[in-house]
Amino acid sequence: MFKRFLTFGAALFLLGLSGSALAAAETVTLSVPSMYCSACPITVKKALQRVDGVEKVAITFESKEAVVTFDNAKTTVAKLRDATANAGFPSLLKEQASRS
Ligand SMILES: [Cu+2]
Repeated sequence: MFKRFLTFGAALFLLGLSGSALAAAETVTLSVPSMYCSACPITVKKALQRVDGVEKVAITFESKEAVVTFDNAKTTVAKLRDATANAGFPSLLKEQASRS
């Protein structure tokens, strides 16, 4: 009985592993040079949050940067850049950081 439980647990664990291998959270830093006042980040943040697969958006107005965490099975950096450009704020990929 206990052994059976262990096998079941191992199967679940493996399923979990393969799932996370398919969809990885990825964090990138986008440079958004055209944010010129403190209201701009709100527009940029909303545009990024509307993209399917985006999990977290943190914008720093002072450095004109947007740090975006997204599911790379659902979206791409190109789509993120499209989203900010469509909102009137073209962005550049600054840093492609950790896959967590
Ligand atoms: Cu502004």
